[in-house]
Amino acid sequence: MASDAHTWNLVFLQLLIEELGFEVVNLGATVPDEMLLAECRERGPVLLVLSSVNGHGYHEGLRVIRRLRADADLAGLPVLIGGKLGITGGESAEHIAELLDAGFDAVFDDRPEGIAAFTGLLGRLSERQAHELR
Ligand code: B12
Repeated sequence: MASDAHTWNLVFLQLLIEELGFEVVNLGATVPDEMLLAECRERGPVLLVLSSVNGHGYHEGLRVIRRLRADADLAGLPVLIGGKLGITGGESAEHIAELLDAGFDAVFDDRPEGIAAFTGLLGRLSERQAHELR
């Protein structure tokens, strides 16, 4: 996300997602919205995973997902967000619902079961992809 300078969350996610069998392009920290959209348009990923831990995740997440959903090329891209989305770590149910309403396919706030839910979802996605390729 544009304001977020934390990097180990991104390294952690990259390793986790690679372990699940996906090729990962890690755009790194403090990615401006324009660059994020341009990279997605150019690379055509199967999935976009956003991570934010600095406390601005809810606000930045809303801004970014609205831009993605307003873009004709990216409106259908599956997009997930997780991390410490508010200033107290876990997010309120209202904020999570708002992020989902704005267009996120899934939101993982900072709870112990978040990673298990995330890996479960990616596992199902990779099975579906393998099935479609057969
Ligand atoms: C190291 C660190 C920094 C370093 C970062 C260096 C770097 N190269 O990364 C520096 C000093 C730069 C920094 C700066 C700031 N930081 Co800092 N930082 C930390 C610290 C100590 C560790 C973070 C870390 O590396 N963790 C290890 C990684 C692997 O784990 P993680 O980030 O926690 O991510 C886990 C989960 O959140 C989850 N996850 C994350 N993303 C996603 C995405 C998905 C999809 C899923 C499923 C899961 C998931 O999985 C990860 C593994 O379990 C934490 C406190 C702590 N002990 O956690 C604070 C912390 C993240 N920082 C915090 C803050 C407030 C800041 C600053 C705003 C401070 C300031 N006033 O300047 C700035 C922000 C700068 C910016 N522009 O973003 C707060 C955030 C508060 C919140 N969100 O509730 C924390 C929690 C400290 C605190 N308790 O207040 N920070």
